[in-house]
Amino acid sequence: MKTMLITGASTGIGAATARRAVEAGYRVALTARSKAKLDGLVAELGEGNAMALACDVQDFSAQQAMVAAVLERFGSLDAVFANAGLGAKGTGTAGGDVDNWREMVLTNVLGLMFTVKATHDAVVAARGHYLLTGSVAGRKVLPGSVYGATKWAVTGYGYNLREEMREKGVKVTLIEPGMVDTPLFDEPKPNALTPDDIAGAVLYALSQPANVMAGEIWIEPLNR
Ligand code: NJP
Repeated sequence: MKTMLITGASTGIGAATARRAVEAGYRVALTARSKAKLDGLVAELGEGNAMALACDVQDFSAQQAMVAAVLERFGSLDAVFANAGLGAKGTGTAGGDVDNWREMVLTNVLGLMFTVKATHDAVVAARGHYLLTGSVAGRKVLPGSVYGATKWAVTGYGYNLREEMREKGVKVTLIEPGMVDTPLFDEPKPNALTPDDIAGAVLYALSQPANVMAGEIWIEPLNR
């Protein structure tokens, strides 16, 4: 049975991906800061298939301890979905909130890099797969968007990581959603994608033959 670690698993895209991964036969390690939500998801997925670990991705030592606990329980780590992230409050330079900018940089960029480093040895040992949640905002020019800048950083890091990992037999896939109706937003987004739409893309990348790497998947709603 293959194993997968998902960061940002308590809601939205991460939680939907956990459901799809268990359906596909993975055992999943779910992490985020809200342990109660993770425990609810474990109860839904079954304790034999899933484990919950509270962890703030900004804390590298906590991520190392979290990975050690996953390896103790599951023995190996085949896939890592580095997905934790948050969005912008206010827009642009004038309207932006500097505390929110700091959180976005520390979580969306550094937290994701910490996840990769904390899991590196296990994923290389498994000749496994990294999936990174970037964004279409990391491929488009959006005036003044600091959120977009954090996702451009994920795009650039993903490209560089792919070349580092290729020689180690590890795949790297950038998942680049358009707007998805999740708790990232304060109000419902009726024309947006669903979290399950993105989970489908993650499972598509994971289901490819050993010699095939889906390097980058851009997903957007047909009607915006
Ligand atoms: O949002 P949401 P999404 N340490 O709020 C966790 C990207 N994206 O599913 O810690 C650890 O439901 C948080 O859990 P908690 C987006 O940038 C989205 O939409 O308990 N975990 C929750 O599980 C992000 O990278 C759209 O609060 C932390 C999860 O992250 C990814 O998709 C478009 C954390 C966020 O889930 C998932 O977001 C796009 C921390 N410090 C890219 N901070 C979109 N929705 O339209 C947060 O292009 N989390």
